[in-house]
Amino acid sequence: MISLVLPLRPRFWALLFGAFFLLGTLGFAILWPRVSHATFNPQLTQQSDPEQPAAKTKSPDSVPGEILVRYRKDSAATKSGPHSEMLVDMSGPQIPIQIDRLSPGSEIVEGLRLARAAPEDTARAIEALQTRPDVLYAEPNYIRHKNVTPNDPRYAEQWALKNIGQSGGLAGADIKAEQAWDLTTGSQNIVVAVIDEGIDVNHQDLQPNIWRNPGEIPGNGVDDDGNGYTDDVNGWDFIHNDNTVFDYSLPSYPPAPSYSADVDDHGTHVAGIVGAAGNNGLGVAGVNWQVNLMALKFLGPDGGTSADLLKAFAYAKMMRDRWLSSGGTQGANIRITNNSYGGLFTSRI
Ligand SMILES: [Ca+2]
Ligand SMILES: [Ca+2]
Ligand SMILES: [Ca+2]
Ligand SMILES: [Ca+2]
Repeated sequence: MISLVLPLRPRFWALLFGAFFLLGTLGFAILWPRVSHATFNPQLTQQSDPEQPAAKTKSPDSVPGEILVRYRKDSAATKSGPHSEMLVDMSGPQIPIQIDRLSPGSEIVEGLRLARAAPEDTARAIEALQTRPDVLYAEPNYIRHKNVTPNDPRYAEQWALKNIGQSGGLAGADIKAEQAWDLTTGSQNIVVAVIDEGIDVNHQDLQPNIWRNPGEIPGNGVDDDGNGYTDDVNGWDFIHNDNTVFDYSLPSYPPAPSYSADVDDHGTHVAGIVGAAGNNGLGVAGVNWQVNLMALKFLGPDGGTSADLLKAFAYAKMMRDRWLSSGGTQGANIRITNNSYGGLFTSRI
């Protein structure tokens, strides 16, 4: 599991947000289709989803030639920059690898590096790395997939923010959203980093709650806040390593079956659960009516890798650290990260 080094109680937030996600998803699935939007109508969330990972039995579960290796603290490898090595393998020829840091700034997992080898050498390289005394572990760069969301309309009727047994479910078995809203409807001082697909930052019911980097001048090709990312106005796209966090550009939705590029509907859907603008006379209400949604895109149509996921966490930590060290004038007050993805593998990360 990833350890995000924030001054939070991770288990508490994970449980809290897991509950919000599961129950919020259902309420959102009911309400969201009422939204209309000129360029993006996420009614897809109730249609059959050709991107369901279960249907992809042939896709690889890791990136050939890429290895995540964690070196012991203070080992020589952690003190050197990008470099090449020859791994000794007693069962065959030596294996050339290239070692790189994952992302700029502080490390999200101490001593973790991305090693590249020839695709056919991946398994041998992992075995060789695991035998070294300066290595804690080495594993493939696994590919994670978005969690399946309900697409059955009648399933959506069983749960809501307020369950009155409308579908035979247990009345009151909901997240007590209305009672919570009596206490608070959220705050734009809180940033939630949505680590997922991208978010439609111009969606009419999300736009008021999209995070904007206060230190970044949009579109000038300059990294104004010096955080290593140019024009990162709403977050970052770690798949394509660019600043466009919503990459679905077709005029209608859903796309044709032949369309195979990014849709970013899952990320947009998740963002709506967390923080679709509430009480604005439009669409749906998120669990938070007011919040700041940061888009950290690492998932595409074929999922996302451990390495890109870690880059997203590193970005979140870096922006949180900046917020703390600047007294709230730079970075972002990230208090929660939303993580709605998974994979059928065992990872140390
Ligand atoms: Ca920047
Ligand atoms: Ca800029
Ligand atoms: Ca992009
Ligand atoms: Ca709304």
